[in-house]
Order: sequence, then C-alpha cells, then structure tokens
Amino acid sequence: MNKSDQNAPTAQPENHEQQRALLGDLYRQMLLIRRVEEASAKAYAQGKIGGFLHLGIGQESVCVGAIAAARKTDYVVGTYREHGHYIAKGGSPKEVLAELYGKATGSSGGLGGSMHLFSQKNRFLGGYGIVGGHVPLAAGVAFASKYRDEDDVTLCFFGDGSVPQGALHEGLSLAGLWKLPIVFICENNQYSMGTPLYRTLAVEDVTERASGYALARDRFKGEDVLRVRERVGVAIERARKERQPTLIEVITYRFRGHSMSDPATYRTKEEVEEWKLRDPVPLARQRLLAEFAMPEDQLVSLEAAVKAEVQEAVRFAESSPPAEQESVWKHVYADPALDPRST
Ligand SMILES: Cc1ncc(C[n+]2csc(CCOP(=O)(O)OP(=O)(O)O)c2C)c(N)n1
Ligand SMILES: [Mg+2]
Repeated sequence: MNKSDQNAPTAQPENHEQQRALLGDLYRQMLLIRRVEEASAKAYAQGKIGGFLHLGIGQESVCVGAIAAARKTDYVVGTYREHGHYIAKGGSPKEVLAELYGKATGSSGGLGGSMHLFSQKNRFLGGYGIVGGHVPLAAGVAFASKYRDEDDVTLCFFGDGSVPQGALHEGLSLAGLWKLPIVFICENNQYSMGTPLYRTLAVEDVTERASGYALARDRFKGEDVLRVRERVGVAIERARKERQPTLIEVITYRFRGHSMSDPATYRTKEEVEEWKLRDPVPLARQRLLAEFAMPEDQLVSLEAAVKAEVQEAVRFAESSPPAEQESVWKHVYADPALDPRST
C-alpha cells in the first residue's frame, strides 16, 4: 500500500533553477531556526524561560537537510536538542517559543518545555531527555509502520553521547533484525556535555557499529545542507523500498555550551573559531550568492521576513496565557478518544 506519494518531498532538483529554489528554502529554514534559538537564549537570560535550554546553533544543516529529504508523513523522533527538528518538520516558531515560555499555546501546552516538543499532526514524536532512551521508541514507531503495511519511514536523531548507551544498541539490533523502515542519524558534535568524543568512544567512527546489526551505513561532514539532504535521502529511500535500515553519522559542531548554564570552558576559542568557518548558515548564503547568482536584495528581504516572523513569535509567546493548572492531570494516561484511528 502506498498512501503517501502525494506527500513526497521536493524531488531531486533537476536543474540549476530548482536547485537554487531548494537551497533558498533550506537557507530560510536554517536561519529561522537560528533566530528562534537566539531569541530563546535572550529570553532565558531575562528569566522568562525556566528549566533547561539546549541550543543547536551551528548544527542546523543536519536537521533541516535530513528532514527535507523526508515526506510529510514520515516520522521524526529526536533528543532534547530538538527545536530545529521540530520546526523543520513543519512546526511553527510560535509553538516552540510559547512552549519554552511555559504557555498554554505551546506545542505541549506549556507542560513539556524545551526538551519535550511534540506534534502528532506533523508526526514529530518528541523531544526526549534520557540520552539514548528514545532509540528503541523510534524502532517501535518504525515497527508499527511495517506492521500496518504503511510505507512511512522514521528518522531517529541522537547525539554521539548516545552511542555507548545500552538502549541505543537494543534499538539498532531490533531494526536490523526486523528490517525496520528507519534511518538512525547520529549528530556527532564531538562532545557529550563537556566530555570530548575520545573519552567516551574507543572507536570514534560511530558507523563501525552498523555491521554488527546488519545496518547500512554512511558518514559525512554536515555543514552543506544540500549534501545532508541528498545522503539522508538515499537512506530514506532504502528504508522505504527495501526496508533496509541505515546508521548515519553526520559530523557537526555546536557553537554554544551544552546548555545555557555551560560556559564551555573545556574547549579552546581557537577550536570554536575554526568550526565557525564551516557555519552552515552563512555557507548556504555565500553559495546562493556565488554559485546560484541569487540577487543580494532577495536574500535581504528573506532575512527581514525571518526576523519579523521571530519577533511576532516572541510577542505571541509573551502575551499567551500560562499553562492551565488543571491540564497537569491530562495526558497522564493515553486517552483513546485522542487516537485518530479510533474515529
Ligand atoms: C541516560 C542519561 N544519562 C545522562 C544524562 C545527562 N546528560 C544529558 S545530555 C548529556 C550529553 C549527551 O551528549 P550527546 O548525546 O552527544 O548529545 P548533545 O548534547 O551533544 O547533542 C548527558 C550525559 C541523561 N540525560 N540521560
Ligand atoms: Mg554530542
């Protein structure tokens, strides 16, 4: 059964014009995510956002490129560093910022906060705080698609810190054994909190784990959003058509500390500056100008529109009502009436 053809992502661009339009859109998405996260950092510093806040500034090309290769009906499961993934999967900056502010209009009614964005409508299934714990959940989502004979694919994102966790291996093992339609995407930003990769992994090439679980594998640098889209697209099609899961490692970097309370003193300024030369957002802009001859004023108006959208989202979050107290008792157990398949 092939229910989702009408929801296919933009096909591989066939000509220069299409490629320019595609890169323009991916640049807009990355910039939007960056501006949303900058606005949330500001609000956090002003004491308007509580709890934890983990930003993915520097890593935007991974979620934007990967999710652009998926269909609307495919599923995404992420970690606590998931604002960008949520927006790339069709969520709005208003829902994200309102959630961070603890407002009733947020993606999870203001009850989840930064680590628990969720959208049933967009098939963005969280937002999880337990490192590696969501990997078997994502395998379960992919199992459900296969069991129901639907051709949707699940994208499961996780950090390099998940790699030595037991739960991750259970998820990879079942995916390989049961030939689940899933793509595992390790966003290797070189650190888990303040611990560098070489202190957590004896074998730093994460994809070396793939053969033990009969997974296909791929590993590449993540700063070029078009490359991410193309390489993840290959794995998605393999999952959809052959039910062959893939383990992908994308090399990336976060420019800020692990969370808002981390000054990131465990790495040198030089290291950060060197990675900033590969910042995916200005790289896409430069490419649009140089390779695709996009007029500068077109980019300037796109950037102004992104700025206005984020300013509006901040106003929306600030003026929204707080999470309803009685909603604390909702969503504790599954409500069959909320299951769209029960209607
Ligand atoms: C099972 C578990 N152990 C420890 C933690 C505390 N913790 C939160 S984030 C984190 C680092 C994870 O790093 P990584 O997976 O590389 O993701 P990144 O933060 O770099 O995106 C740790 C150890 C946790 N949340 N869950
Ligand atoms: Mg990491």
